[in-house]
Amino acid sequence: MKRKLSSPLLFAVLATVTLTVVFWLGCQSTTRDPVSIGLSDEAMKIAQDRDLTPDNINAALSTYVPTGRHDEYVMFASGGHSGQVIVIGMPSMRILKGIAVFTPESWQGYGYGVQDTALATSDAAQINGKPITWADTHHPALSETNGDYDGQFLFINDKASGRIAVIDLRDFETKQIVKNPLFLNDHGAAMVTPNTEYVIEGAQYAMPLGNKYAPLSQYKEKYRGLITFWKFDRSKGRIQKDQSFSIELPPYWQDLADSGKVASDGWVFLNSFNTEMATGGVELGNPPFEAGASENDMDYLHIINRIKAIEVFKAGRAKEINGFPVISIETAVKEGILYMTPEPKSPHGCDVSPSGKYIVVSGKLDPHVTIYHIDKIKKAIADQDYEGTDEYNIPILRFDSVVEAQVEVGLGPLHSQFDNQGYVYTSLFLDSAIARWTLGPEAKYKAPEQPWTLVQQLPIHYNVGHLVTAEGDTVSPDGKYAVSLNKWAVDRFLTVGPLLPQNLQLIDINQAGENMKLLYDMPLGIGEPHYAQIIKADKLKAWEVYPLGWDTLHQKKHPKATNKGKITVKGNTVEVDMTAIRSHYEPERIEVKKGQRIIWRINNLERTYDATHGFALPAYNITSSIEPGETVTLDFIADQEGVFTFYCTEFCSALHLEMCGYFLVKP
Ligand code: RUQ
Ligand code: CUA
Repeated sequence: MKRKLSSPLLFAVLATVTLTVVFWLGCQSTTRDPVSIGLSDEAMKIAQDRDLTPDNINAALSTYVPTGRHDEYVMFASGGHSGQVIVIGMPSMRILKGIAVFTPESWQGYGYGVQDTALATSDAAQINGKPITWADTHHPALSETNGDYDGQFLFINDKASGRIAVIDLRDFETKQIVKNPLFLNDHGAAMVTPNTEYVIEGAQYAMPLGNKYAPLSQYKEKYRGLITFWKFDRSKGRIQKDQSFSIELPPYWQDLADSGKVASDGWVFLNSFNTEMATGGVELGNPPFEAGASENDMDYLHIINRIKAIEVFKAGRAKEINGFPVISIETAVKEGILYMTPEPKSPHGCDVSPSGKYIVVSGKLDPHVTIYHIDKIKKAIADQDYEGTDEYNIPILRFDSVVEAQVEVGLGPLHSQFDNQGYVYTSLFLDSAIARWTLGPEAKYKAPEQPWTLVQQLPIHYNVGHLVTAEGDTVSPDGKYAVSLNKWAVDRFLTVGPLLPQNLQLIDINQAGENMKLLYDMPLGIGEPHYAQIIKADKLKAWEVYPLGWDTLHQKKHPKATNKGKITVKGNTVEVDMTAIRSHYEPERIEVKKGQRIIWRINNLERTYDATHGFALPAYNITSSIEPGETVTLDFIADQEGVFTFYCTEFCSALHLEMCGYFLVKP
C-alpha cells in the first residue's frame, strides 16, 4: 500500500535526511559549504512532484550511487536461456556486463570467427557433430578459498546440454566449456567445494548413461541419475577432465546440490524428486509427470561422502562409460559413499548453512522447510540407523534420527540463503514472499524461546524462484542485502508485449526482526535469471588492460604477437599481422585470391584503459573485440570474391570512422 505523504511527516523525513547528508558532506569535503547546499527545499519539491512516500525516499537514498562512485557489491546472475551471465552492481542494480558463455555474442566477438575463445576451441560447443549455440544457464558459483569467495573464477552450468563453463575473473571472460560425457542435462550445478578442488554437477532428468537408447519400459533397469565431480586446477584455470569422475545414481530426478563445508566438509548433499520413477505418457492415459512425480509423501536427499568417492576413484575402482570413470551404485553403497534420507513432498532447494552443521531442504508442496544436522547424519551412518533401503539397495537413514527441526515458513518454499545474524531466508513461490526465520542456536538476535521461528514474511512481486544474499553461500555471509529473483513481473513495469522481463527485487535485510524492506525493482529482459551470487566488490581484482601481445584464452603472451603490420604469403595461405591503434589498422589493404586460407591476427597496441577496437568483416560473418593489449586470431577461407570493407566497431576516437580498410578477394 502506498501511503500519501503528509507534509509534517515529509518534513520530518527530509529534515533527518538533510541533516544526515549535510553532516556527511561536512565530513567528506572541506570545499563545499554545507549551509549553501539547500537540499531540503529542492528535495521536498522533487518528492512532492513525484508523489514519493517516506519509504520511497529511504529506498532511493539506499540504492542511489552517484555518478563516478562505485557499487559495494557485484552480483553474478545466470542469464537463463540467453546462455550468458549478467554482472550487476549493487545496490544500484545497474547492469555492468553480459558475459558471453555458451552463446555467441557479437559485441565481445564471441562465436563470430575469432579462434581464441572457449566457444571456438571447445568440443563441448558441439554434440554429436551438431553445433549447440544456446544454453540454459542456472547456477553460478564463485570460486572459494576456505569457504569464502576469493574473486578468482566463476563457474556456471548449462542445464539444457549438461555443460559447465569456467570464467576467469581477471578479465571476465569464459575460458573453458566442458560437456558431461554421460548426460545431456544437469541441474545440481555448478557448486564448488570449499577450496574449489571440485566443481559439482548433478544431473536432472534420468536417461541411459552415455547417450544411448533404451525404451521407457526399461526405465528402472537402464535409466540412471548422475553426479559428476570435475577436478579444477586453479593454477591452470581449467577443469581437468582426466582427473574427474562421476557416481552413478538411481533414476530419480536429482535436483539441487550443495557442498558441505566446515562441520560437513567432505560431504555433498543432493536432493531429488520423482522417486516414483514416473515415466509420463499422459497421452496413453498415464498420470502426467506433474502428478506421477508427486505421489510420494517423501523423496530422497542423497548424502555423498566425497572423500571416500575420491579414494575409490583414485584406486582405479570406477568403471568406464564413454571413456569416463563412473563409480557404480553398487560400489558406492559397498564403500559407504552413498546414503539417502527421506525429504518431504516434492523437495526443492538444498542449502548448507555457513557453519556447515545444517542442511536446509524445502518441499514445494509442503509449507515447511526441513533442517538436517550433519552430526545426526554422521551418527546415523555410524550406527547403521537405517529405515531400510531403496530399490537400488541404498541405505536410507531414519528420518527422525537425522532431522533437527522443521519450520513452517509459508506456501511453496524453494531456496534458502543465510546472513550474518543467524537468519535464514527462504523464497516462497506460491505466497510470493521471502520468509525470514531463525537458524536455531546460531540465531544472534534475542535468542527466541523456540530457536527455530518464522520472523517475517516480506511480500515480493511475484513468484520468486531463487533468492540470494550478499556472500550468502560462504562460511561468513555479509547479510545487508538480499535479491529476490522473481519469475513473474506482471504489472510492475510498462507493458512490452506478452513476453515480460523478470524482476529482480533488492531487499534490505540489515535490520533484525520484522524489518526486511523492499528497496528496488530491476527488470531484466534477456533470458530468465535463475540463481545468482553476490560478492563484495573489493574482492574482484580485474585487469584494466592486458599485458601487450596477450592471448586472452590462455592468459599468456601470444607467440605471434607483434607491433608491426605485415602480410606474408606461404603457398595458399596468407598470414596477416595487423596492428590496431587510434585510429588506424596497419595494413589497410589486403588483397588475396579466392580460395586462399587467411590467418589474420590483430594486435591492439593500446595501453590506455578502455581503448578497445573492434573489427568487422561483412559477408564473412566475422566480428571481433580487441581489448587493449590483446592479440586475436581469425582463420577462414576467402571463399567469396569481391571487395569487402572492414572497419572498427568501437567508437574509439574522433577519427573512428576512418579506422577501416579494404579486403579484396580476386576471382
Ligand atoms: S532451481 S528450475 Cu535453481 Cu529453483 Cu532450477
Ligand atoms: Cu578503433 Cu573505432
